[in-house]
Amino acid sequence: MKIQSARVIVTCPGRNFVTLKIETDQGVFGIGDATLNGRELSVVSYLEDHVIPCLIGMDPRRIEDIWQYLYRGAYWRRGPVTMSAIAAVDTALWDIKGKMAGMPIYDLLGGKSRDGVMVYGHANGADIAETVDAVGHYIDLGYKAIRAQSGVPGIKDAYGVGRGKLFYEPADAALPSLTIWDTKKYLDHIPKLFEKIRDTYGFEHHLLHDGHHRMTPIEAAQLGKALEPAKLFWLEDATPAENQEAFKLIRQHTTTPLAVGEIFNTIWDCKDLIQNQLIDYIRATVVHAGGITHLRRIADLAAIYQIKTGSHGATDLSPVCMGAALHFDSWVPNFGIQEYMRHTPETDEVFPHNYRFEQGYMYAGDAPGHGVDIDEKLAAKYPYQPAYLPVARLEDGTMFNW
Ligand code: GCO
Ligand code: MG
Repeated sequence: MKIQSARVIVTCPGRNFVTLKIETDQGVFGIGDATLNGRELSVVSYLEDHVIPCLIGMDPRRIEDIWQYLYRGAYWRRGPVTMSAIAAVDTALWDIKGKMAGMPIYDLLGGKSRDGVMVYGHANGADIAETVDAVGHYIDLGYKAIRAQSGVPGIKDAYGVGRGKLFYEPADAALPSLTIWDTKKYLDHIPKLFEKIRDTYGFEHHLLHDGHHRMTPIEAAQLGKALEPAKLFWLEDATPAENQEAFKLIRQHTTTPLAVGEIFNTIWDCKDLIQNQLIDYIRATVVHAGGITHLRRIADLAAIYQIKTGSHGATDLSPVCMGAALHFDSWVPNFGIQEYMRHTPETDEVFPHNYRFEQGYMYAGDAPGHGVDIDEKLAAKYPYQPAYLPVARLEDGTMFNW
């Protein structure tokens, strides 16, 4: 069996998605997500110029060997562009293997460990009242776990507050738009938000919050401590994770569970945080962390420290990644939770899929492979459009973290 052709499809049904399609000499094909928000075309070039020429003629059944070939063979290892490209190949090959075997990917991995995959949705609002209402809306939709983000008085365009209620999309302009940040105002505000949510709805639902890399370690420690009465499921990306030692300081001060990893690319980014038990959830994803083959290694390392998975699932990860993630989540023994932000109806149409949401859980579906396809004719109607995440500056003009 041989890889006969491979090509990259870029489409923008509301936002940009990059998809790799691998075709075999036996008529079976597979697809993988290669989307890297705001740097989409770099992955396209990496795949078209450097990966696809090597793939042609290879045996698509040798998923592990092809992974090692692309990782070790590049000499320049790791990084989001490289690892997203490898992930796309890996996902497409698991899809092919599943179709060849007539099995869903979770069966290839060892079978389901659970019936449904608990997901969390995003409740956003311009202020506390709006966010509390949005949480209520998600409760009505059946969600068991809800992430809450709110506008902060005195801050223009705080992270996580969308213009639409259900389809939050941060990559909103052809060049990065400017937002202003003030951590003190944020720290004053967020404990009030969670107090109000708990007062209104009680403690039945899981609540999550994303700090989006904006705090120093001691600020994160203060927030974690202040949020303890709200009993969060997790506080995400409390501080930038380049300096992993920082998490030691946060841990010394608070029992609020910590999650990190959406911008991690390999097990090497996660290793110290996991081995020193500085986090509770590892949020690496199929598309940005080298595909199913590599994510499995990360999850296995995490498992021996009782750290659970909590994969990133924002709308900038395509339905192909969501499909693959749900198969992974269905199998992985140390599953924690899966993020789920719905895609727009246009995106769902371009990527017909088997997965579905029901009462707070997602189900991968039992189609062979990952169960997600791409309608290439429809995809072609939505050409690439440059779109960037915003940037953030402090009130005095200092460049800050988005
Ligand atoms: C999340 C993320 C997203 C990211 C986005 C970047 O937890 O869902 O933080 O909102 O900002 O995926 O591309
Ligand atoms: Mg996040």
